[in-house]
Amino acid sequence: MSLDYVKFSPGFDKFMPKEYRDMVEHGPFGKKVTVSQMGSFKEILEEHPMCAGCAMTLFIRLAMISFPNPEDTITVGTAGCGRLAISQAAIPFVYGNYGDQSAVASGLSRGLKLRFGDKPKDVVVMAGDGGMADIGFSMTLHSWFRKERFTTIMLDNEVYGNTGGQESGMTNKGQVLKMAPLGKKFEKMDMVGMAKLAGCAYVATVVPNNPRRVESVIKKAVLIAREIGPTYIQAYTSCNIEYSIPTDKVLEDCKTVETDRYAFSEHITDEAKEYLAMRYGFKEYLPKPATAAALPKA
Ligand SMILES: Cc1ncc(C[n+]2csc(CCOP(=O)(O)OP(=O)(O)O)c2C)c(N)n1
Ligand code: SF4
Repeated sequence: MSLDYVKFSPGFDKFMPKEYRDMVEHGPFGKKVTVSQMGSFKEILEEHPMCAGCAMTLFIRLAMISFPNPEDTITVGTAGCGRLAISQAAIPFVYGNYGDQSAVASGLSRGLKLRFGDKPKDVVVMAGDGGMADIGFSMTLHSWFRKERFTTIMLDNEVYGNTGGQESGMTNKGQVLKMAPLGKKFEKMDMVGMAKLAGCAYVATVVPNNPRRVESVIKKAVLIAREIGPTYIQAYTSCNIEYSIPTDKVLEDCKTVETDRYAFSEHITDEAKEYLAMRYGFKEYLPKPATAAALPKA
């Protein structure tokens, strides 16, 4: 996990496959790429076996472009649709049992801290709503209460997509699904509220049809998790198969859901704001110069 691991050993470069060579020469490693530059560099995630038009894949793709240091990032995932794409990216991916992603990430981030000290090594958990809010719920919450320093991203398609349409805790009340024929009986879980209560230093909700916003929340969350504390992003990623969303309407659905019930929201602690401003020069969090009216009279 460093820039060195993507470079060729001397003498081997001429034997490397073209894709690998391309990744080393035109990939994002060691460069600062942005979502606005998509199409002008080789992305770490290029191929995946997820459904055509799936909004989750768009989100994962944007998230991976937005990692501040992809060469120093490990993703952790679990069973569910997302891992089909996450595991194809050109960065290390750790896959545990269904739901144990936050426990695995806790050990991993602590181990990396011991091994590499202050050198940033970013651990990013990406898992579905079922993996995170149902079977992995206790491990997710405990990692936040313990203030484990990694980023947790929920790929919230509001269903168990990979297993054909069971309800999850994040499904909306009353929603009928293939394997919830009578409709869900209880409200969508407030994971954002719980993340704040448990002390996450940064919490955001986002939809994938605004790439710059996705980029901004991912960068902030990963940087804050390096030193300040746990961070949580909840991304509406839809499931065009289980919710029967026509492929050409997937982004329209994201927009409608964002307007109706998934508005962009951001919670950031004062400590995290100061850290982003001082360490990484985030202008929006730099102290505002005192206005003339606020200055004490001479
Ligand atoms: C211990 C265990 N139980 C059940 C499963 C079967 N399983 C695989 S994926 C999945 C549901 C995934 O739903 P979610 O986490 O919401 O992710 P999505 O597929 O919707 O992205 C289940 C129940 C499993 N792999 N392991
Ligand atoms: S089942 Fe749903 S979430 Fe899974 S890949 Fe297909 S569209 Fe995406």
